[in-house]
Amino acid sequence: MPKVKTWIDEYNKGSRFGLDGKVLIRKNSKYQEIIVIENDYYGKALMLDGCWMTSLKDEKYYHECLVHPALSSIDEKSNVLIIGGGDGGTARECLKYSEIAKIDLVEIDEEVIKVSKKYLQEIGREAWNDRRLKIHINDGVKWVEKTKDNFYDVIFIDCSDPSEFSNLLFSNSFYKECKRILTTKGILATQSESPESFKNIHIDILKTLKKIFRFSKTMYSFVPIYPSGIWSWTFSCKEELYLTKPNCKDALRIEKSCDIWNINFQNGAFKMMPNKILKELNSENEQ
Ligand code: SPD
Repeated sequence: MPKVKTWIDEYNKGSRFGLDGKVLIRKNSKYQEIIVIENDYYGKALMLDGCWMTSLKDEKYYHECLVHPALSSIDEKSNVLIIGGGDGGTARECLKYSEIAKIDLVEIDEEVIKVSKKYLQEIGREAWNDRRLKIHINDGVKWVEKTKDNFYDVIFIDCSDPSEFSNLLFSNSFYKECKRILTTKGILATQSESPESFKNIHIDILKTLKKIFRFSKTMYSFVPIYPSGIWSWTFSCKEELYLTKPNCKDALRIEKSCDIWNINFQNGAFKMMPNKILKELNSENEQ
């Protein structure tokens, strides 16, 4: 019997953001509901607890924007931490850099990795077999707490939206701990939600990071299957961040391997802060 098509939607403030297709798997892990659907246009897409995570067609909009602004702008990047990232896309983009010696990928939900390896192999691809990638099924918050000072060159937070079990990944105390375990020139790169569909959370993330780190900059682009489409990534550092010029011998090669990211795209994306967000951040500073 051929599987019937159905609609799977993410609900956000009275709107629905949906894909139709055949549901390839729908199961509950210890932490969340996991769905993979196959849509004619976006290909296979992953939803966790009612939120779209990624799809074969649009994943590069997300993963390239999280990874390359950070890795193309610093010299020392041998030791990397990814928190979340169970679909393998962030690791795949990181492993394009020969200077990376080790990536610790800390994912709380083993089922997400299993499902991604089985149904979304095109995302993680050869990253899963790369000896530099070490997978740890663990709580990212606890992992960071147990890590010694000045340990990682880059930390990527590739997490879901805030929820009961991911809330701490957006907290003041967690960001402070990330700062502690970063090297002096290290960068924290996090997805920072949508200025439209998650405006309040987005502003909170930006304000919190600005208070903790000396430098923090946000770029905006699109992830077509996420609510409202517009999305953001924020890069924070203890020292000044030179995000507008690549400090990386491989930048041209990396650009060629990307579908979305290049230095011009990045420079534009860092100037895309919607004025209403800018005003809210500035009005806070004036008080
Ligand atoms: N609204 C969804 C936010 C999810 C961000 N993480 C996506 C995981 C892709 N690796």
